[in-house]
Amino acid sequence: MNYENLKIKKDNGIGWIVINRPDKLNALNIKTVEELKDAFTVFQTDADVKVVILTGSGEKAFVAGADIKELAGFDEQSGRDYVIKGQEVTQIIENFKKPVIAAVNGYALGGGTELALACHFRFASDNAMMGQPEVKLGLIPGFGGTQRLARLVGKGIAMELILTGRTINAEEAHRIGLVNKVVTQDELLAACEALANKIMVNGPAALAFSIEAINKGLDKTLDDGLLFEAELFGKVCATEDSKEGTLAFLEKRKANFTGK
Ligand code: CO8
Repeated sequence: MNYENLKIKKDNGIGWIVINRPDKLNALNIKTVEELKDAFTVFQTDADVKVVILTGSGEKAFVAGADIKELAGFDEQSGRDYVIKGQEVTQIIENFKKPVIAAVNGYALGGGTELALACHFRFASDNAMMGQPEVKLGLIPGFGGTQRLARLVGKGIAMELILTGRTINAEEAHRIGLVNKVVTQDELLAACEALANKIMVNGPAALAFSIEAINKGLDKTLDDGLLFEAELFGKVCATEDSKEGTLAFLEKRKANFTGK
């Protein structure tokens, strides 16, 4: 896989996707959005990849937003088309069947916060700055920020952050639940790797069904969500991994999951 704006690596079950435009603080231009779609699509079916870690190149930025140079030229049709392309990538990430961890290593603004919001976990370095500053550009979030931020941190805080365009530091992002954990920049990738290793020993189908149940359940009533959980529980019981996992417990040994 050769990309212009991404660096890709596979290492011990982890698929690394590094957005690599450090001179532009890893801003998402159309090419990068297209490459992200391709990289996630490839990793989805790559059996060597159990967990994905998404981060930005350099020590300054995760992603400083959509590429403002490109945004400046959009009209109603091209703006809508661009946002739909970006939203498609965030949907692929959110519904990814393997856990996706965002290693937020600096500025994550606008589309950067939105990209991180689509991931299943966000670990941030203590120099991270996050926010939705689009209104300052006369724009609104377009890669899912108006929808996912409110779902994650609540409507009141999302309204405040989006309408002021205020940028928040890692400590505040942690306090409001926008990030799961804050560590020093030096510790960030190792902390994400440790999380990935803790997750990847579990049954792959169980992970995929858990992601689906949480994602889809949040948009349902409690009754419908519980029914959906029961359906997925039935499906996971039909996998070989569920037999192996329960048997391994009873035989007091480590489970050997095959993903079947
Ligand atoms: N787009 C394009 N280039 C960028 C971006 C960006 N978002 N952010 C930084 N850069 C570039 C700068 O232009 C500069 O390039 P050059 O050296 O060629 O002039 C280089 O990166 C370094 O940036 P700075 O010199 O500005 O670095 P500072 O350390 O002084 O400042 C900041 C860092 C505070 C992060 C500053 O760069 C900044 O404010 N960036 C813009 C942040 C922003 O507003 N992001 C939101 C963009 S809008 C968005 O994401 C909408 C998503 C949905 C889109 C729907 C659209 C239709």
